[in-house]
Amino acid sequence: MAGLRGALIVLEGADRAGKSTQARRLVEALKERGYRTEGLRFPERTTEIGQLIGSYLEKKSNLEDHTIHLLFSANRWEQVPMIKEKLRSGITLVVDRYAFSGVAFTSSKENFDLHWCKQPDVGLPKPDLVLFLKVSPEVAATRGGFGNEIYETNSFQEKVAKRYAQLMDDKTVNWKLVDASQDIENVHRQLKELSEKAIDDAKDQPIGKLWE
Ligand code: FDM
Ligand code: MG
Repeated sequence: MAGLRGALIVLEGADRAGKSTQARRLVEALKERGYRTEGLRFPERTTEIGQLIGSYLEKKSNLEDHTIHLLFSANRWEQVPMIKEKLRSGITLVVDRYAFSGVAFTSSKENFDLHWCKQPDVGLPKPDLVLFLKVSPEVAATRGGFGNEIYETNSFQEKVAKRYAQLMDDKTVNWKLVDASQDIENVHRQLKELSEKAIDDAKDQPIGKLWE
């Protein structure tokens, strides 16, 4: 049906909350329900900018803190034409991390405030729904250890959790908190229901602009 757009659905949350697993399952479930749906992730490590980011995360190169922040943002902006085209053609996008990760992670470093961190991402396509997967540190610990990437330490992740909480105070964003300590099926079912409602609500609305 011409004119009906897809929804932009973002998954955020701490490491080991199950974002990637849930994102994959959500795409499949929405497809089965007859919605044209595709998955995306940020950082998108395959582009030239994404390769710089990947090498930073893997500690193979060192980048100045402002510089890496701007590269993460640029890595989103370079996908914006494609994102808008897909949404307008009726495709729903399920995105594993977005600008909220960008702000939560950089603002957890010394001498970065939330306001500065948000600026490069102001005006990005606004998610119709942001699903925050909340998991206690105890449950996260039962899901295995961290990998070897740069932000994967308990002390840094605790700071990130506080920044996410600050971002969730912003009621201009459609946050939905989901208890990701539950079993995979329960979490999946909730994400699916919230997503179907968001798809229905978004279909005749213009694409919004984030943080404007
Ligand atoms: N990350 C991710 C940022 O610091 N800024 C961003 O804008 C984004 C999208 O990169 F530590 C961090 C968050 C995480 C790492 O890891 C990416 P995954 O495991 O590939 O999601
Ligand atoms: Mg990770």
